[in-house]
Amino acid sequence: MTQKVVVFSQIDNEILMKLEQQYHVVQINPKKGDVNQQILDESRDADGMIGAGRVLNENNLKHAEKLKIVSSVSVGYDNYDVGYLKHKNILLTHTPHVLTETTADLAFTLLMSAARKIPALDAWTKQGQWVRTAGPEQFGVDIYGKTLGIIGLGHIGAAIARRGFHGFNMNVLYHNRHEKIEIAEQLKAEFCGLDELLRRSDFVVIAVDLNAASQSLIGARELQLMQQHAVLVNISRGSVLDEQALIEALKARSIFAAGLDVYQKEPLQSSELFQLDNAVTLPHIGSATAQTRKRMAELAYKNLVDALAGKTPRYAVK
Ligand code: 8YV
Repeated sequence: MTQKVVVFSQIDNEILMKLEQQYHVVQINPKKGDVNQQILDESRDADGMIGAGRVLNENNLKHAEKLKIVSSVSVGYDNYDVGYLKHKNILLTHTPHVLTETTADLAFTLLMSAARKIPALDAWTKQGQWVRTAGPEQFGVDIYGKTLGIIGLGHIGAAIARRGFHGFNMNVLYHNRHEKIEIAEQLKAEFCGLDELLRRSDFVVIAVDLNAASQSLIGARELQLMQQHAVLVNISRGSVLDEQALIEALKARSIFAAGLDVYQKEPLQSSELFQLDNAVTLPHIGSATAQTRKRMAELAYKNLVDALAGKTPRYAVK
């Protein structure tokens, strides 16, 4: 009998076609009403699920009786109740590596945009406000040769650090659960405690994955440690950072600027951040290039096909 696969978010068209050739495919469609109810109903007799950006847990998977795999089109898997999936013997897979460089590019884009006030000055120029040469109001802060502090020196954190070191002659500091001797040697990166990193860095980039230890890692106290000219970038997960505390710091100008790709609640439809000229806000696009999203979909597809064929998929979450 043909196996049933539930596609729970938008997915690359070619991959969707491939899935449809092999399986009975049902797509969750927000236009058809409550997404969680659809997941609850459709997962009942599903063999596999593939997608990203939805919370999957006991509430919407409790009727899934024969589900073998949830294949996430993402590297992060904080949306899924890993313990519950394990308890139900449902395999969870993800898509690491293929998005590393793209996400690091975006982190650096945010860093530079925030440092040089790019979005605000683009708007300023287009509004015809450029009547005389740019003055102190328009001035940014230097990047080249400054100190870059990376919180979480995983694959993406290391790729950001490489950009800073090789491209911008930056001194790299990093905070991580364990020392990363090899990468640190290559980049002359210094391992340090979080407080020290925050105090010494001109640019702080949050690249840690969300887990119990990184939840609310950066709050008011930590933001207070940062220098007044410093820039904070978050490309990890919104819950690592206390958003309200950041808004207060930006309003008080106790730091220079922030570049954000992720938020405590997504999609972010209204926020005080939108009123702040020192906040650059992007809609969670770290991996969002055509090429990378395709690579992620291909990898997730492969994970799914392997699991449904009884093979061990390459990227199972432990
Ligand atoms: C996207 C991400 O959120 O991979 C992740 O963990 O955060 C991003 O790539 C997601 O993959 C959307 O498809």
